[in-house]
Amino acid sequence: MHTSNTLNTIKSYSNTFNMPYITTAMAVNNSKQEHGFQLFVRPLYVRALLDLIKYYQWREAFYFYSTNEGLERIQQLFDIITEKNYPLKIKVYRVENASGVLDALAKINNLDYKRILLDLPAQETESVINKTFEVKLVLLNLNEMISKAFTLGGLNVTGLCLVDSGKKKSLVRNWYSFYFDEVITQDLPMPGEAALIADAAFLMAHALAKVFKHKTPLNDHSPNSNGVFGESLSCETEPTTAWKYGEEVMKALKEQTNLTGLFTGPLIFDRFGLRKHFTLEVLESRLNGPLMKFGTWDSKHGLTVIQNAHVRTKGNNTIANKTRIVTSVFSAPFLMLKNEPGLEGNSKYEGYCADLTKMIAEMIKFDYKIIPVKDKKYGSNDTGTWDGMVGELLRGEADMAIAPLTITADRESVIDFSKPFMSLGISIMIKKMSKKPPSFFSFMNPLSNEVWMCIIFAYIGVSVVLFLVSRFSPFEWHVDDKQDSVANNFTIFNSLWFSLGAFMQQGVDIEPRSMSGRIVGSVWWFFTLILISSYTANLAAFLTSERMQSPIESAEDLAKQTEIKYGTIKGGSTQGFFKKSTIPTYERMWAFMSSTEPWVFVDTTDAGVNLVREKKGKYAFLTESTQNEYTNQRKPCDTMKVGSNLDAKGYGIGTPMGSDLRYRITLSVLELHEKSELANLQTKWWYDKGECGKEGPPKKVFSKKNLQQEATSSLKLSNVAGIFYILMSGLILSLFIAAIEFFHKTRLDAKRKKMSFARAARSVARLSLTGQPQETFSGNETPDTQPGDLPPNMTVSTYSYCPPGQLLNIDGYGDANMQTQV
Ligand code: CWD
Repeated sequence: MHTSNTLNTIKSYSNTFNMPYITTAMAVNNSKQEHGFQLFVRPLYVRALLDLIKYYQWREAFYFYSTNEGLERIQQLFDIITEKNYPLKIKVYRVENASGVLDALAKINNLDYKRILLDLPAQETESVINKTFEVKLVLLNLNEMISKAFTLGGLNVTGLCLVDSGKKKSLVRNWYSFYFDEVITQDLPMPGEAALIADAAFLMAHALAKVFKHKTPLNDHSPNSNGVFGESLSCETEPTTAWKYGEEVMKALKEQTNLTGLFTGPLIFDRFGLRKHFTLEVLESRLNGPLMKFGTWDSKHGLTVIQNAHVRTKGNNTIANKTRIVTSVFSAPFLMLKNEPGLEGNSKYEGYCADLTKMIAEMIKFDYKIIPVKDKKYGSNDTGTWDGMVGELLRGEADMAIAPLTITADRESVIDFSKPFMSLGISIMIKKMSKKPPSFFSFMNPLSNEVWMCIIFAYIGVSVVLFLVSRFSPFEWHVDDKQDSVANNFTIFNSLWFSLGAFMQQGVDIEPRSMSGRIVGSVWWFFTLILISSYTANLAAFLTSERMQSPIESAEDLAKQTEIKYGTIKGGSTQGFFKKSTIPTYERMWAFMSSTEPWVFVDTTDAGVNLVREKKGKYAFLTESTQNEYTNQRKPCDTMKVGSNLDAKGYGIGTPMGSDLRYRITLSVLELHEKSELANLQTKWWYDKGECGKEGPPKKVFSKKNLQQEATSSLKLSNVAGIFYILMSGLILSLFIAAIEFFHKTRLDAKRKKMSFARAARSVARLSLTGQPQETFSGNETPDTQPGDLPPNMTVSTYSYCPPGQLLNIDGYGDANMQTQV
């Protein structure tokens, strides 16, 4: 036997004595160098390895090896990676045996890294495969394992094999029969090393026969007593001469052009003694399947992959005629036991999944048997081994999982999922709160407190402005015939009364006469119209809606407090979501859940729902929306969903990787979707069988955000800010108009009474401020007597402006009918 370590010594001897040496060891260096009298029947296959890595697009991988030859191979791989400039990061581990690999794998958590090049003896390799899950492996020597099924593990295995697995089966059988001295009838694998030795012997026989074919046995080339041709070399004495036929035999060995080995293909060598024109079989095994030919690699064409090597046909592939095991989990309304005794087989079960399985089986036409999952779990690999339904698929105990099984990245890497048949998200379930008792002041609820405050200020503001504009606008003054004096209706109290009357939608018997006063009145009416309509509409909604007093309305609310405990189902995707989340709120929630009492995590959804009911509002169950909605429709109708969903995902039908049913199941699911059969099924199990009143799928959920948008929420200032702005603008406008009116009147007075503008202004202002009429005119300021003006000698009279064309009639002046016309 030899190893790559002893190869150099042997090389030195064989070169010294011209003694051809055929070895099954690997050539030490990939670079071409003269190997003299050595011939390597084991080909160098790092190029094939690199092509395979390229095909799988690996960027990172682990390399496990246990021998010096393995070290040599990784060195060659590094050389070729550098030469071809391929971006592959390799982490190299030297291990003693399979457990070294398993220990190292246990420490690797990053999924992307679980791509492994395994360069171990066959037995160790097999041991690794049978104990490893969810990795992608490339094996460097698979010969011993051909035709073995890997019934454990969720891994893909690819191997390179020099031995043609399809050929020489009878030869191998005979060989085994000879070896074990009994008749072997089944096909057995040919060990790679044995195949190489057999072909080396085969090659040597041909070369010797060729060299000595024409040489007569009587000359000095005849074999000696040891069966060696030519002169023998003594092992006892120090040999001094080289074997004279060595070169000739070596040449014959290298120049066998048409010789095909018994097991390893054409035996053709280059001048360096390395094999060329060899072909490697690429074998691949998907979960639970035997190694199957996946392609070939040869030095001329590189990697050639057989299309559809695995069962990836989409619709026409025949499906095996066997009864499929359907795993599922008891969780209402997905799968439940019927309440009728004596039922057998599938008819024992009812629920959404039972119906869905039936529909799919009828579409694809297969027989099935529903067997609920033994450990009652969905599937997680927290302990390093997949449990639940996923584990059953991996171990080949079930052919498909039709259950509320969430599609997750971890699971997708070990099993196949159909397209989702139902969408959902994580939601919060809490106990329904008691209805809020009506309060004495609930009539105030339609408007928020800030709006009420603003209304009070607006009311006071409007009244004051109305009072002011009425005082300053000359048009608001009129002759009070009873008191024989000028009067203004809009005292401060009357202004308040007018505004209140308008606000209450009532009329009062005073109306503004001036333009400015009317502007104030108009904007106030508009303001009250909008506000009262909004109030009335909101009040109706308040009186009819059930206001729940829920302290929790979102995940943030839960995260903020510690009084109400919350938890999830154990080992499901919901727990996984919180465990892995990097969103601060969910991280905080996970820290709280995992640090509080362990009872917050429950084994089943029923247990979670019971906790919600028993803890009387002190426990919130983080459950999938499907479950939440279903439970809320069940008696005693005391649970409810709050907040919106925390994420969005789907349930899929799980199958082992490479299952012949996978595509058909996906097609069926899509077809059922398109025909609305899935929606009907959901309505049937969720709402038609509902016990809390006939309700369709919920459109709205209670959440702070939603509640704000709900009609039953108080109107905030932001909702009615517009009318406040309009009101303010109107008031400012009215003040402006009042000023114009004031100055206009002053200017007219000054002109008519031929007095200075300042004096006229003083006179008008006095009236506005004190309510006293204007001072008497005298001297050369005698005004011209025009309609609307007072006689110059009159001290007490009615004061009113008469616009051009209109007649002001006052007592003792002008027309005698005692009317004031404006
Ligand atoms: N599952 C879960 O994690 N939380 C839940 O509330 C329910 Cl009802 C189920 C399991 C999940 N569907 C999974 O597949 O892991």
